[in-house]
Amino acid sequence: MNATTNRKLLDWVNEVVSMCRPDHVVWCDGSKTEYDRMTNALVKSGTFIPLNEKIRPNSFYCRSDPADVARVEEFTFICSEHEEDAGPTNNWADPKGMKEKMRGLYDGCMQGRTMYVVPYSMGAVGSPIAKIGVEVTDSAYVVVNMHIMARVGTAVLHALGNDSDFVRGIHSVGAPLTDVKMQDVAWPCNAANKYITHFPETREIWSYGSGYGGNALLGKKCHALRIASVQARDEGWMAEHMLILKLTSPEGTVKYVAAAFPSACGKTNLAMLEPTVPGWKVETIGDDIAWMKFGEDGRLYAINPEAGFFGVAPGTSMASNPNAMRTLHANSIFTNCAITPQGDIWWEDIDATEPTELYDWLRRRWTPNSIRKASHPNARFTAPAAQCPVIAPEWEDPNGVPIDAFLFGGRRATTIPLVTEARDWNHGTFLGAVMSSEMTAAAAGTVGTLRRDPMAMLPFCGYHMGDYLAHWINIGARSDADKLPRIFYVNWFRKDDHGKWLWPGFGENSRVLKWVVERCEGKADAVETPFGLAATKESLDLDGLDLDDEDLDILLQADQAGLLAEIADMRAYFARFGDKMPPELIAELDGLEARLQS
Ligand code: SAT
Ligand code: MN
Repeated sequence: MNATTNRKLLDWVNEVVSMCRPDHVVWCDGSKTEYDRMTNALVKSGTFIPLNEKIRPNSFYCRSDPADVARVEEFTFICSEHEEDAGPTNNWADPKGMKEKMRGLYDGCMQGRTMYVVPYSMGAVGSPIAKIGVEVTDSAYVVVNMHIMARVGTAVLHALGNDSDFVRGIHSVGAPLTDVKMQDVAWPCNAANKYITHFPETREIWSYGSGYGGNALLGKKCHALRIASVQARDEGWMAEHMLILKLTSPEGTVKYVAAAFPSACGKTNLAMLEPTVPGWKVETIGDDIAWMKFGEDGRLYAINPEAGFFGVAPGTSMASNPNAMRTLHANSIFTNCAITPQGDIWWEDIDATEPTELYDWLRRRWTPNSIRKASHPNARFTAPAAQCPVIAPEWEDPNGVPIDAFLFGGRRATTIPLVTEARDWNHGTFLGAVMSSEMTAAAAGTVGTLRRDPMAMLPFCGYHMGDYLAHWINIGARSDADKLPRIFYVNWFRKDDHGKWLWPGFGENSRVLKWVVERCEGKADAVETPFGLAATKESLDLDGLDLDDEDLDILLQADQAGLLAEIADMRAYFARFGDKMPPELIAELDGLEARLQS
């Protein structure tokens, strides 16, 4: 018996079945029984190793194929009807041609495997901001990760009802078992043929060849950002690559902040930060994605569309992010870190002492003398958000939380100051548009090179970046300026000429959050600079921090010569968007250049 009578869904599933030809079809109900059955099967098949029950209950360890470890931007396509709708920062392919190619790859690709139908809701089931998608996949690993990352199963089918529409996601690891004698491998994938393709007009995602993270868990970047950004543009809302946190002052004032940083720049750490400023409290709403709609009162309300955290493991520790460590104490999945002989996970910097012996992410014996890292730099944990000890009680509020401030940030060793407030919405949009960051391991590519990444959406915007920036300008033009979030640009990663960090970061970032809240309340001072409104030494709470006065002068100000030297690059970047580039932002750039030269 099928769990749904939705004709569109039934017809589509039948179509996929006749194309991919799986041996079995399973409709996922989202239950704990299903999760346990599937994790057991993954242990049997050798994909999962159960971790030591006494140390990390109901948790599993997994190693991917070394050729499948991160998002593949090179093979990620936006297949809009018109090429100019994808824009210069996306790979574009003609939807007809791409579908033909994908149909060729999908032809019989699930032979010998089970196809799972995974109905999921991004956002609490029934929330007016939530959206429904269905992912069909031949990967059991994907199903159990989706159980953690989204709301999945029968409840979603009920919410979908008889004839509502949904985002259609097809996923295959691209490794058919065409012969009964063929042995499956622990991490099936198709290293030579990976395609992550999006059809924005028809709200479809077709993914092939990879089982890792955002390539395969289609609710996350593919749906909640690339497809949703297009829907948001069409419908006047925002789908952003932002964490959401709740800040409570000692007086009990509550503010909600959403912050955009590129992948692997510490969004999860910031979302769960333990403030060092006495009396302040930080609680988490989300760590990666924010969907925001205007309420009747004219304010912007945000939900976290996800239900779990897919966080970067290396560097996560009781020192850097104790609340993440507490979140993943149980019921979690760990991919591409190392494993100890006692059956617990390990990664670089997880604790002060290195174990004497490990097995690394490539299944080799590892000792502290090994030159190689034991875990892959993009090793990940998948953990239920509800287990986070500082999750805000309202994190599943279907109406969302009202956003008071946006933060933009990146990883910049030079030039960009610790914190700058934008003068107004357009100036803030400009700061977001020129955001740049040194690249991390979250995407295949060269770690450390500088890339511009507007609003941290470069790999995640499902349409032309010029139109996306215009959408931001339009939102500002349509709204009541007093009700819009204030915009700030932060940089925790500034270094001095000798490579020493100028700011301690982590929990100390709460000092910057405090300044942000006090700016929103009109309580803290700032000084006008060419770049924006900078914090002063006096207005920033630096109590108990032992920072060199000269270092502080560098940290709190933009390097003006450095900025001036970047103007040409910013101009060239904007020029890529041609006449889709909003004139308001070019005017902001002209203004910045003039101020820097005067
Ligand atoms: O896209 S992933 O979910 O694999 C990780 C990221 O880039 O943030
Ligand atoms: Mn992300």
